Amino acid sequence: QHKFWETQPVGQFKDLGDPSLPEGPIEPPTSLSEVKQEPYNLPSPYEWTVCDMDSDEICNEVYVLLTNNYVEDDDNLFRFNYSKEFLRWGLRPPDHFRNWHIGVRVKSSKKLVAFITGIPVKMRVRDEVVKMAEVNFLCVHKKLRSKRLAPVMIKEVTRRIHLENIWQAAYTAGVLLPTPLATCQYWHRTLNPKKLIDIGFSRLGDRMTMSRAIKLYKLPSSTVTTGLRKMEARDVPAVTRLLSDYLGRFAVAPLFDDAEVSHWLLPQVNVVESYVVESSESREITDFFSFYTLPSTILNNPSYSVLKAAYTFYNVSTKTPLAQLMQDALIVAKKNDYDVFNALDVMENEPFLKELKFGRGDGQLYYYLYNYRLRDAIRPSELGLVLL
Ligand code: MYA
Ligand code: JJ1
Repeated sequence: QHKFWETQPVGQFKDLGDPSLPEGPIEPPTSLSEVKQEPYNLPSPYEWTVCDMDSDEICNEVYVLLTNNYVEDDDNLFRFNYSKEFLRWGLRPPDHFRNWHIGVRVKSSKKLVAFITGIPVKMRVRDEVVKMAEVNFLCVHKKLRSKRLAPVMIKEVTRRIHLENIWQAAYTAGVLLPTPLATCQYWHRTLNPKKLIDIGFSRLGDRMTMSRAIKLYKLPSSTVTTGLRKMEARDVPAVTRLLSDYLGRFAVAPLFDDAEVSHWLLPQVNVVESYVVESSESREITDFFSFYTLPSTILNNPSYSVLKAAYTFYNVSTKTPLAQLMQDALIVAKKNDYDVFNALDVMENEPFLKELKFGRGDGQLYYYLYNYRLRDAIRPSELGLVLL
């Protein structure tokens, strides 16, 4: 059934719910000298390469590979179109490892045909803090699918992560593998109904006309929360405190210090936006929201080529009601010409999703841990983690 995943230290379907299995690492670390020192063998036409994301040329090669070969929806209408600036941001957080940005090239032509990445993160799982990698951007060129390249790439990124004395990882996928930590649902808030319908992203349901849809999804022209403004560098300590306190409530969540909050939340045009609420009396930061920009290519449409999508990232409310804060996020996104605002049902999102007219998507996102067992899956609302 899963010839590769059966060999890996991940929770197996047959062990689900077995109360005799302890929570925690599935296999213990070995000494670094026991980690394989040479890269895994690729089929002979291919070679490993480190993708230096500082280089415009290499960043562009990665961008082109992903633009043409990365994740599509179930009906192959849309394909994620991560921008170069986004890839740089996503892959170069504080203390990242250059050689965790792994490419595969055709030896003869040097064409980049596959990619996988890791970045370091400190993750809290219930009461334990574990150094982990987040593995993302696994991609094999469409012409090289089903040749069992993915298992070799996963083993190679694992080896390089082990060499840094890290033995656990977190990852997400749209496909079901052994075995999810959580199963999350995508939700979508229409901002530009006409375009979404024209491109097949959404449909006019029964008794819904275009003019009704436009009215239904209309938003106030400006934000409603007093003291709302773009996040600035001086806000970092306050945001770090708010976020750390908030993420402490979830069963699984990353730990972010000031440097990581600066990296992940300070606004970058067309990559990530964050807004804080500053109290007019105390000058304190009481709330914030953030979203990242991930367009999708619209495949085979005569009038549109790109869907501009915002994805909610980390949000914390202590004074402003969360639904009001998130309505302001929708208003900001609409003003900035996004077509749709996407969210998962993680953290405390579920109540505002319903209130703010998000609709359930046709996609799910499965979250996984590598070499760390939890006896049972957790609910999405117990998850304090968003991967890009
Ligand atoms: S999720 C995004 C994944 N990318 C895409 O969906 C883009 C479009 N698709 C492709 O590029 C290819 O179809 C990919 C598979 C590359 C996905 N995660 O080479 P194959 C298993 C994990 O013949 P291909 C993301 O980036 C599959 O079950 N495993 O297949 C997070 C089968 O194994 P088994 C996957 O289609 C990635 C084997 O691969 C996935 O040519 C996290 C078949 O290999 C998937 N998304 O290529 C990776 N899809 O027989 C794990 C298929 O056992 C990280 N497979 O069922 C683990 C932690 C590592 C670090 C540990 C550190 C300690
Ligand atoms: O975007 C997604 N689905 C959309 C488009 C569906 C097009 C036909 N398949 C969707 N639209 C309906 C919205 C509608 C708005 C008005 C109210 C009712 C709802 O459902 C889906 C998510 O739902 N996206 C994908 O399938 C992309 C892949 C998701 C898995 C990603 C894995 C990446 C992991 C990397 O780490």
